[in-house]
Amino acid sequence: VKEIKGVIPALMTVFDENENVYEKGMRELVSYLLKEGVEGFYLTGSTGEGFLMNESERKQVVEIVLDEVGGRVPVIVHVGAISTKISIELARHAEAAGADAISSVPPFYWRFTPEHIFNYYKDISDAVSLPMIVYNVPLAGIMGLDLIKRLASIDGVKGIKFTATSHHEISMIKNEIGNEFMVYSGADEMAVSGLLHGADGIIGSFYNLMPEMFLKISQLVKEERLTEAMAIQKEAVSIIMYALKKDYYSVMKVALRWMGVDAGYVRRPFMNIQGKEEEELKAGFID
Ligand code: HMN
Repeated sequence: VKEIKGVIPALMTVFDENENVYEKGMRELVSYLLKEGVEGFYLTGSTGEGFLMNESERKQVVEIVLDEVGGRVPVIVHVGAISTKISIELARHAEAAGADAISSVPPFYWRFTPEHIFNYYKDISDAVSLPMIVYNVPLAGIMGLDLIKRLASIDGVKGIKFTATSHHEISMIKNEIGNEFMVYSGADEMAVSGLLHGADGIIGSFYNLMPEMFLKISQLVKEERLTEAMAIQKEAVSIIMYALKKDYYSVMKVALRWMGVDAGYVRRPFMNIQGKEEEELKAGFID
């Protein structure tokens, strides 16, 4: 996974008004983001509304995106499910379809022990030859450093997507597991911080909407121009905070539509912003 780094949108899944996967829009979003210069894609995760889709829909999204990307940038497929069996099926599909890596949240909902979680990642990793990027996210329950270290001992586990804000742990992971263990920072509000703590890349929702700001941030951090990087980060935070007041996947989809990119609709129970609400949102953005 060494070559997977930089600014990686957690790609939104484009649905049509009737909540079906909308291939044309999906391709349009991917090609727009490629033109903007994003350095990879992360599919069917939280932002991709992955848990709102059935397996065949998730596979369909993976196939469409891989076809549209055509090998230009690496693609990571989130294969997480509560059942190991389903995750393995999705992982095998991702491998056959030509993905570059897989990723997964730990099994959630029931109170799974570190043993269950270890076995979950081991079983999936054993089933495919793709690198696995563990996904640490509050929505599925944050894993501590001890468990992360144990997971890193599994052959196929090559990195972690770290969506916690305790960024000192990014440096600790790098120090204690090794610099070749890839870390992707997941809090868009703290992209500069994540990169400064040693993250190899950033994976997040808002890189669908404003990739250029984060590509600039990533470049500036590399050049150690931190004051400039923070100025853009602050601007991005104010947009993110505005979007988080609503169903923000819908905010991003609507805002992309204003920009001429057909990013479609969200799937229920998320709520689409339409009509008067959309007008108000637009007015707020212009402010
Ligand atoms: C994904 O799986 O889709 C994302 O990469 C998750 C991503 O890290 C987002 N975090 C969560 O959804 C918890 C962030 O991009 C987040 O949306 C952003 O920082 C706004 O809070």
